Amino acid sequence: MHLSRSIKQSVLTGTTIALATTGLTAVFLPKLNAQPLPLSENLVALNSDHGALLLRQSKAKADYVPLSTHFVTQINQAFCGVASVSMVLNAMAVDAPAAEAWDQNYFTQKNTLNAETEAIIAESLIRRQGLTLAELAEIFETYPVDAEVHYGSELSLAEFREKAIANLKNPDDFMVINYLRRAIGQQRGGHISPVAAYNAATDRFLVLDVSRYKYPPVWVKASELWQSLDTLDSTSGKTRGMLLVQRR
Ligand SMILES: [Ca+2]
Repeated sequence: MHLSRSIKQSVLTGTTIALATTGLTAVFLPKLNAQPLPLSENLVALNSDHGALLLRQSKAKADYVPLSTHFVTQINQAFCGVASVSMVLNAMAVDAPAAEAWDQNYFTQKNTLNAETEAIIAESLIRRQGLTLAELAEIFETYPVDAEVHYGSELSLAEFREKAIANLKNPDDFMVINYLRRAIGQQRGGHISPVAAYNAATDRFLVLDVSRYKYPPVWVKASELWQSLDTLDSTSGKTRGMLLVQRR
């Protein structure tokens, strides 16, 4: 009885225990699936039955396949913007520099930054405070793409929805948002990620969150996502917002 309970507990916690009573050692592997933070009820995870259904039903998902093909996890806590830039440049098939790790041309979170981006903002500073919306746009524009800046304070909900849906129906451009996590019920500060699809029946956008260790991609109500853009970024003194990116 006691032994059975010990085994059960060890399975639950994914630990290794020595079964002293029998002289045997039982090894239990840690749980293999990722354990992101719990989602608040206003959000729908893409990796749920409901979330997958919303993607199947979406009529505005031209960007989903190219973005998901190059979806990455940010390599440190401040590189959400750099991760988003590298994903979008790869999705647009922009000529990439050599990636040291594989002797192959491909945008990574290391080679996306270079002497030109260093003149906009030093990598050491990005590592401390991340990127503002304007800095994100400037980094994009060191490559042969235009990044149209839309501050949250300047967008009505109707304008946001209209511009975003038009972008998500067009495979030749991409959308990246700078938003405040806690405005959509997540932990917790400013964040940057690409948006990949829209579901009209539920009026939700799909955010491909680059901090994949923390949250899955989520479907967010248009009104909540819009409100999360219209929040003050204390670094820039302006609101967050969205970028619409296309080849120059
Ligand atoms: Ca698009």
